[in-house]
Amino acid sequence: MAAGGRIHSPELARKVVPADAAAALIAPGSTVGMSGFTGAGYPKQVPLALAKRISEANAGGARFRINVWTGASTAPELDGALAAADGIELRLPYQSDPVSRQKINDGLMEYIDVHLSHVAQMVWQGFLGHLDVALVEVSGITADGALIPSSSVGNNKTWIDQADTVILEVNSWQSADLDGMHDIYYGTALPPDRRPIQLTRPADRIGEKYLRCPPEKVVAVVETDAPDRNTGFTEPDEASTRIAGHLIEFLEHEVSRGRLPANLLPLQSGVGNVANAVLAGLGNSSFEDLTAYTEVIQDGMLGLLRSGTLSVASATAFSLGPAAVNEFNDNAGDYRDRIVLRPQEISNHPELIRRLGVLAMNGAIEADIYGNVNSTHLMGSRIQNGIGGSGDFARNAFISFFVTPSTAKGGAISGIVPMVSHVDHTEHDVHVIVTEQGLADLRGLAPRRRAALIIERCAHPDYRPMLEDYVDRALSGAYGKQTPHLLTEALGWHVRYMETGSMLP
Ligand code: 0RQ
Repeated sequence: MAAGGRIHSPELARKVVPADAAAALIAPGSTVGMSGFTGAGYPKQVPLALAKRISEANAGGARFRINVWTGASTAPELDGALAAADGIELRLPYQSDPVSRQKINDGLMEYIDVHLSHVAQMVWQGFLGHLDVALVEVSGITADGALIPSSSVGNNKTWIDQADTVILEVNSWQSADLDGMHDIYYGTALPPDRRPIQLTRPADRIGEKYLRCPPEKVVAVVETDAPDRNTGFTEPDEASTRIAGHLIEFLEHEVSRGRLPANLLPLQSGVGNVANAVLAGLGNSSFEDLTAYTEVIQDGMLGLLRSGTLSVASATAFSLGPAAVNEFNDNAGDYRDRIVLRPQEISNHPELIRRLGVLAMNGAIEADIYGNVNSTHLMGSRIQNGIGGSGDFARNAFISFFVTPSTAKGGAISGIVPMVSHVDHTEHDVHVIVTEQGLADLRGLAPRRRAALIIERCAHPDYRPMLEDYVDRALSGAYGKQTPHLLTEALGWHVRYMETGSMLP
């Protein structure tokens, strides 16, 4: 058995090499499918070694670039290092790295923002081109060569199946008790041969514990002992706490009206501090026996599992801060029966989200008076992160919530605008909007009533009269009275911000 004690297959133990030798197997122009999802389970040494090699080649006048596909966001050792080396030609499907973000917004790196549930089928069908290499972190290898997944599953099954060659990083920092937590479903197929996916409860296990990988496909194995990114969450601020309060009051109201069961329906919670605050709020509420069918398990969700408020959580990855990760690694065995980690085409599958009746809560950058939501772009053109799984969940949710503070940049930007500067979630996919000001339940309301409610409940008082004035004038002057707009003014607030630094006149 190799060092770290995690490689039990003699055949694969013989393939252990240093990271730079593995990185040397990735040719310029390759497309590499890497593990990693919200800073969990990404390869930690080979991308760094590759970035070094790329930097040296490019300094010598070469143009060494690769295409990088992942599960979702990774970390400075992967996205950050490769982007800083100008080594990424094309990136998909979701990133949140500051260096990558800058390169994308400077036009130096191409980025395709894809619904996370779509990636695997697009790759199987060949829509995205050929996958050369899979570079995947695992937490161990069994004696017969099966791969014990790491702290995220993401697209790893697809990368290993589709790539010509596989490079593995075996990370002994990951808890050995992750073994048994995963459920890798091998029953997906392409149309017209698809069958119903037989999952009816968040805790159902329908697949296998391990990733299958023919050992002859593995060209290198690298041993690592390094932590996941583990960015800490900030303590919920006043706005987040108020958003959480409005949301929980709404859920209690829905239960009292008999529109939701007492233990709600499976929860999905997006990334970020507001989402984490909502989970913390649920921990202080009277709800019990909750379940989650979501993408990521963040600190707040782990806290709910620990207290017993949450009975089970299904996801594709963890996204934990430093304190939570230590607690998890110390007690992973205790969580194993209550956490299921799945491939992202299953965690985010429209069929399953619709069947389970998920309550989806995601962050917005801005929403407009009719309920369209922008989750990805600042002032219409600068990418922030990406749509991630928010579209998978919002479109198929039983109730789809979007949360955002009513202002940004110290009040210079309104989170509620006449028209969003980029649309990720249309009015048809947005049921409830929540800001610290209040909550607008848009279900059953026609556009003009939606506008009145969003302005009254969600807009900041500094911007409310301006929005009311816009609607009044649009109603009298618009081409149609279904969704009245003044097209010459609809994006005028954004223009004013860019010209003056504030949306306020
Ligand atoms: O900029 O950092 O320079 O101050 O935008 O804003 O408030 O920190 O955002 O962390 O709550 O994330 C939608 C981005 C919200 C996130 C989004 C500025 C603001 C700040 C960021 P600074 P916050 P949060 C499942 C679900 C899509 C993916 C998703 C997200 C920066 O939730 O990426 O939902 N969602 N996945 O100052 C201009 C505005 C602004 C603005 C804020 N209206 N105009 N700038 N900012 N509002 C998980 C996965 O899919 C993996």
